[in-house]
Amino acid sequence: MDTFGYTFSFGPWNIHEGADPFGPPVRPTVAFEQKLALYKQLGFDAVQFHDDDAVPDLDHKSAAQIEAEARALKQKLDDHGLFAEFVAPRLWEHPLTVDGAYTSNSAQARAYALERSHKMLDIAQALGTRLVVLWYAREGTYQREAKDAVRAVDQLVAALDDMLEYAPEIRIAIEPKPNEPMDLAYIPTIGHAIALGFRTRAPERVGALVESAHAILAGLDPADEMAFALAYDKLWSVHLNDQNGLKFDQDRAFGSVNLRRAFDQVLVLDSHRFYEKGVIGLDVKALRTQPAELAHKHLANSRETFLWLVERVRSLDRAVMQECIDARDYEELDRLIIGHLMRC
Ligand code: GLO
Ligand code: MG
Repeated sequence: MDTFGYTFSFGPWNIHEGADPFGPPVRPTVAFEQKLALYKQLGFDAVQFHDDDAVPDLDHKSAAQIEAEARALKQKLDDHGLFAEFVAPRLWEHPLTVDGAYTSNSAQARAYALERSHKMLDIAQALGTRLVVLWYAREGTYQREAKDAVRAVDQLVAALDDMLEYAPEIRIAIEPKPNEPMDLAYIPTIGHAIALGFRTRAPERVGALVESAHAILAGLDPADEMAFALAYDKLWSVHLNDQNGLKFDQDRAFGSVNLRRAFDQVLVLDSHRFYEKGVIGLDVKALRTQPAELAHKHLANSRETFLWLVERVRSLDRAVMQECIDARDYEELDRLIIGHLMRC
């Protein structure tokens, strides 16, 4: 299939065992090596990493060991014809970060978060990527009164400044999410993420990643969140997926819940030439019901849906669309879009 100039990525966590908060794994673990072998087969060229996807158990390894392992991984990626899109620090699992990492009330936890972030930056550089992503999982509160939210913003800025200074070549994309795992998140939307960047020592190196489901969970339209970031030239990556209503983060296959909403995301991305700016990341998970041998279809399917929608965007009759807009005939515009989507 023509990829219309797009490159696709996913993370090793997107092929998973199907555990949820109410039940254990239902599929065997797929070894990292096996996952790597699947990328090209499924039509993907880039890999997204957590720091410990790249270098397991990194809290117990020296800087030299971490660098050696990351370099060996880079070689493996080259051998598969793949590249690393970004690295993200997994700051939400360590016992020290139970109440947050950069914004924890514990100075020891905050120090750990910075030290771990330095390791993550070393890994990114060894893997040959200049992009890192911060999903601020536990930066927020379970009890609103437990932290000072103004101080928290200062702490997030200080942490960003520290990373920007430590790794002058690196760009940081902030991935906002409003609802999980904390009760209240400090950086719930793309506007928050972009504003945070402007307070740092190098605003031009702080941007954003928009995840469709996270925008929906904030009660916002993902295409408009992407548009806002594009308008600031801050949309450096995306996590496309879908979400059925306001519940836990489902990471459904792209377009599977609301095709029109998916179309609108592709419309804004393609109209603003995102294919020249970044990679299409698919942060999707197979349904728990999916048999093990078929538990990678959500990735190929999401990619295919994206490409179908690019075709629909590029074949849209823009002149007729403009006529509808000029006449303020948005009922006809509605019919035009629905009709165009149905004739795929
Ligand atoms: C969780 C996030 C998560 C991040 C990943 C990279 O809700 O979407 O999947 O994207 O950890 O930081
Ligand atoms: Mg994500």
